[in-house]
Amino acid sequence: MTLPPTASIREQQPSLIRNMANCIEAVWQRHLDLSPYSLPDDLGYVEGRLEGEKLIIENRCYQTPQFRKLHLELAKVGAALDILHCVMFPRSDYALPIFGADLVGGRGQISMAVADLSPISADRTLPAPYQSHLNALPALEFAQSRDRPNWGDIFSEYCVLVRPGNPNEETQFLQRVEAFLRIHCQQAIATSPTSDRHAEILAGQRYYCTQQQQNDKTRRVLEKAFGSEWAERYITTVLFDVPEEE
Ligand code: 18B
Repeated sequence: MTLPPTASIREQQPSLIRNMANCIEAVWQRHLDLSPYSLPDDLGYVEGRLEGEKLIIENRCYQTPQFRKLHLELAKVGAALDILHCVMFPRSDYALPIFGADLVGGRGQISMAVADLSPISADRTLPAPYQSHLNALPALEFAQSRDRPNWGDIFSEYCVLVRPGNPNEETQFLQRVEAFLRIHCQQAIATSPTSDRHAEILAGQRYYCTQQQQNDKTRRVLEKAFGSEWAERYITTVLFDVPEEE
């Protein structure tokens, strides 16, 4: 599948967000067999207003034989807030971790960058081949780490949660995301579907979504722009929809 031309708001976002969006799509396209995934009609491109500024959300979604939903979202609130959100949900017959990333910035500065391969197995550990590839990555150096929120027990020991302070730290973050994605896509295509772990996989994914839905910072932005009912629908159907039995 050929990806559509670059989305319009991407050009107006800070370079780390733009570069990361381009990187995510390039790795997906290089390694995976993408087909379209339809969002509800009114939720692909959304405009609202937040404190007098225009809020724009652009979503891109795909699926593949291994992934139920690949979601890349870019959002912008005037000049004040820029967001990249990305989650890769595996299908329930693939015992794979969930890749997730979120970048939040405003007025040229990224205040928070997080990326992880989060385990979903009952023992809450990553599959051994993931661990050996991740252990082989170079050590990271960031001056400012950020504390995990209380719902952040879903994240692995490899989670990067930082405030990147300079171009060197931005590059380190981007390179780590690229490594996560490369390892993840390579492992995913080398993995065979299982027939006996559906319940475990679904429970792990459900717990991941339930915890992410507790992020009040995301909810607050969406509630202020669109109201609480809309925010609840968006969080539970687009951002972190709990998978159904397949
Ligand atoms: N998120 N983020 O995606 N969030 O979606 N996000 C923030 O500087 C949005 C994910 C995560 O410290 C902040 O404090 C909006 C995924 C973590 O309490 C804002 C959307 C992950 C934090 C937003 C969005 C994830 C966080 C505050 C929809 C991880 C820190 C920024 C487009 C895999 C939480 C700041 C804390 C923070 C907003 C993590 C404003 C609106 C997939 C850990």
